[in-house]
Amino acid sequence: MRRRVCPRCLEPLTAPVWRDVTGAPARPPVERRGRWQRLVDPLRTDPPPAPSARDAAGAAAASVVPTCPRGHRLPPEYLERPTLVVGLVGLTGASKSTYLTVLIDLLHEGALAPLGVSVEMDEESAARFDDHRYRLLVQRQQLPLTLPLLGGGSSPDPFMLVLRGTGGGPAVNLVFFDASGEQLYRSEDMGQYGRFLYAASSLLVVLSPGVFPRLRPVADPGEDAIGLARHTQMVVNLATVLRAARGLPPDAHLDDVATAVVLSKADKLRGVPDFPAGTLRDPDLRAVPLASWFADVRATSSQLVDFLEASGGSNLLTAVLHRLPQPTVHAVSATGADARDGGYPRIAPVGVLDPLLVLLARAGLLPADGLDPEEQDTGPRRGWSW
Ligand SMILES: Nc1nc2c(ncn2[C@@H]2O[C@H](COP(=O)(O)OP(=O)(O)O)[C@@H](O)[C@H]2O)c(=O)[nH]1
Ligand SMILES: [Mg+2]
Repeated sequence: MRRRVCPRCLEPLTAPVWRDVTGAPARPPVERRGRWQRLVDPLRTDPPPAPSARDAAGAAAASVVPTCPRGHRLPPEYLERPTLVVGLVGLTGASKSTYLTVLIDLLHEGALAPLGVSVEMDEESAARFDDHRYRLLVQRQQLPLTLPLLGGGSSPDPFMLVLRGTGGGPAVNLVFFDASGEQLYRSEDMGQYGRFLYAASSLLVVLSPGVFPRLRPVADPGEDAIGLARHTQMVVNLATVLRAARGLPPDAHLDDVATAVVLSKADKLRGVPDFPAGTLRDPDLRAVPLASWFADVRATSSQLVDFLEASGGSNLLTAVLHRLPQPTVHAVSATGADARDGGYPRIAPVGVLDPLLVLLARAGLLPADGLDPEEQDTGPRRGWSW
């Protein structure tokens, strides 16, 4: 949350570089500084203020735009807001893209309104998101495979959202990276992946039920062939990279990252006799206080851990619980049903919001009361005041 990064290349940012239409560095739009500002400027230790909407409008008229040092365009006022970077990690087919599309759609539709938070999307992200949304939510078709990252230190294009307190409270950038767990293996990918994990303060680890030995009957084609050991190794590698990116030893405590584990495609588990079906549900945030919902999330998370351990996943769960920071496990169905012949009979998401609520609370953007039992007696914990 403290660090400011370019949402495209994750380069740390202090002040934007202004560029003209040819990409050449240019003078920023005229700053009208009063006498007072000139007096206090030498006293400032933090970076100069980012361009205001008015500056940006003036600059746009003069074809000058704020960019990061590498030339990526920054949305107006981006640097004025703290940024929460959320990375999705999981092997191909885990449901990362499907889950993210449904999650962003719910956020856009006002899912956080009961908590006093509104959500907007950056113009460029919105254009890319619309393609996915149209395909999945309107045409009810399966999404295409996500292309692997390109070389040369590039990172996947993120989806950039802005969360804003509906009562005129402060705003936060929420940046989602839909990346792939395959790229935690190859050392040549680590540079890129390391960059991304260095900036990520929250991780969504997406696991499909079909990879657990006892749940193979619900596996999607090809899923059971990947093997559980590969997933365990993905979690171990992820934990190593997270610590290495921070210069920490392999078993060090991580206090600036939180993880939520998404047990995806949980609609397939409804027919499994000992699946704790009560864990697949949505909160009614208007009726239930967040603290009691989080207490519930804690209880369902341990039920899911038991279920997955009994499903042959004890090695994987040990890696998740011992190596990832503050993990909670969530049953999620992005689509509500299996696809047939490339299309879904309907799209009825369940449990999609929970993992994000936990990550927002861990990042201090929502009160985290109820999430950790040992801290229950310390009185209410404040989140960001929306
Ligand atoms: N039954 C069910 N299948 C899903 C769900 N989400 C994804 N899938 C299936 O999993 C496939 C892979 O999903 P995708 O989002 O592309 O996975 P990614 O590689 O992790 O991005 C989809 O094409 C669907 O067939 C879900 O919520 N329920
Ligand atoms: Mg994908």
